[in-house]
Amino acid sequence: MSENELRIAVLGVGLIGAQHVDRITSRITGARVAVVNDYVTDKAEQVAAGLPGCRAVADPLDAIADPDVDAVVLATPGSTHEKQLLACLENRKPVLCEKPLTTDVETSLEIVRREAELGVKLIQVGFMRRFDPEYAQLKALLDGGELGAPLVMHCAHRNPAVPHGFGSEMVVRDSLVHEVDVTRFLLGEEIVSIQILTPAANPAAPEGLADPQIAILRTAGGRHVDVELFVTTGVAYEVRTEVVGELGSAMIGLDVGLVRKSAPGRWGGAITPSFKERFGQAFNTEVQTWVDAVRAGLADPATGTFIAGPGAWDGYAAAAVCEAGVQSLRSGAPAAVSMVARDSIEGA
Ligand code: ISE
Repeated sequence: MSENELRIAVLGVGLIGAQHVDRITSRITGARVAVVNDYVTDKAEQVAAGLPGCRAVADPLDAIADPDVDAVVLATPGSTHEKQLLACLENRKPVLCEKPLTTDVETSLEIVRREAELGVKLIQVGFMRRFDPEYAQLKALLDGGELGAPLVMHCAHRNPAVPHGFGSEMVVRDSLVHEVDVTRFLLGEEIVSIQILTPAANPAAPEGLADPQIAILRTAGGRHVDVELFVTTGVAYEVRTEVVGELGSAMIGLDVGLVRKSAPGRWGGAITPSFKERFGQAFNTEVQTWVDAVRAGLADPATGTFIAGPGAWDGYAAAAVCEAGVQSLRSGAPAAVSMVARDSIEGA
């Protein structure tokens, strides 16, 4: 354990939180898990017992305020984020917050405002696709102008299955939210309207889950993005993005890893079973980049930033688009996205 390792509190050690604990402990450098917390206290204690120098703290707000904690990873349920993010701001603790920033637009905006008032960027939002090598390559291609101006984007977001209780609105708020961020990241503009279409449902989808769904997004510059969301395919974890520009097109997510030919006359490869495998490298890069940024920020607080990736504003923008998406899911009609102007919030 080195002297100036970043001491991180991981709040929430369920699926993604436990992966982050493992990542911080075994896959990245410069940080260690000092504190864990979970509303299932036994689980937190069990995780802490397996990590040298780690304690379980029962109250998430105590974990945030703990003097032995330099920074926080929030992997708790979205409904608890508002309070926990406010505590991070109050205690000036840099935080990597898994999406969503908060569960509604108003509280997300409040978080953006409170951080702007502090004049320091403490909140990074866990939109990990921005750190995926294929998305990074596509972004570089677009920024380099080799496709000309992007005009249209086609996306597919398929999951083999979803957890029990995953409803139609979750498809928008929990799944589509990634394409919302990818659209803003790749095209560099805000989304102004969204429509959700619900074609004939997959008979294998649980009762009441509208699956698949088609989302149609329009950006401020008039660009069109369509997304197929299909979260009960029973097949594998597939995420594909194609950008069509003035001078050509580019596609990522083709799962073209190893291609094997075998008897009798077979040709093929493997598809990732879940987001853990598909975006594992992206998560590692995201957390390493964040740790490096926080350490740099702590070494020189005058820079005013402890993030290196999507911030609170991006979390707010995603919440605003998803809110309009849910409205459209209910009405079937396109819905306008309502957002405040970014320059109305100093420092956002
Ligand atoms: C889940 O929360 C994720 O973030 C996955 O990346 C996404 O594919 C899935 O649909 C969500 O439920």
